[in-house]
Amino acid sequence: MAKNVLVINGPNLNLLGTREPAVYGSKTLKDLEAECVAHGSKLGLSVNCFQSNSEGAIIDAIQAARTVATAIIINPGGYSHTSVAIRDALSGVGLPVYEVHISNIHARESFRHHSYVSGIARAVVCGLGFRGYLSMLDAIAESH
Ligand code: CA2
Repeated sequence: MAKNVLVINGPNLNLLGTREPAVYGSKTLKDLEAECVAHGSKLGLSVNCFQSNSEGAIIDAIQAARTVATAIIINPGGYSHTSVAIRDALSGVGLPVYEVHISNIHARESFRHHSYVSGIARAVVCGLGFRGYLSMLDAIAESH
């Protein structure tokens, strides 16, 4: 059976490509989602993408994934550093979680160094730009 991967991008990641290119690069969220779908397809993965600026909408998407997805790749954006509720939703659905950050959160302000999601994630990648998402797809394709 084909693996279905849900890629979730959190708040402000809809602004990719519009500001802060030195931190987040110059490509857009649309580019990122297209790269994920194309790379997934090469690997035999079905990839669906979701972005929201709202914590509740992200939690609803995580809960809805429970019966249809086999893994979740998530960049929780600023909610990484604040949201127990997103962490609870992710551990509640029981799917493997792959956490991505475009920038190296450990080389930035100290409030970005802790992520509530990392403790329940199967893997965490930061600082590799869009490549982090594609690497997670590679890992999911290779996992049992
Ligand atoms: O490095 C990442 O991927 C982050 O998750 C991005 C979040 C930030 O709060 C995390 O600490 C690290 C912020 C996303 C904001 O994205 C923008 C993109 C372009 C222009 C402005 C914001």
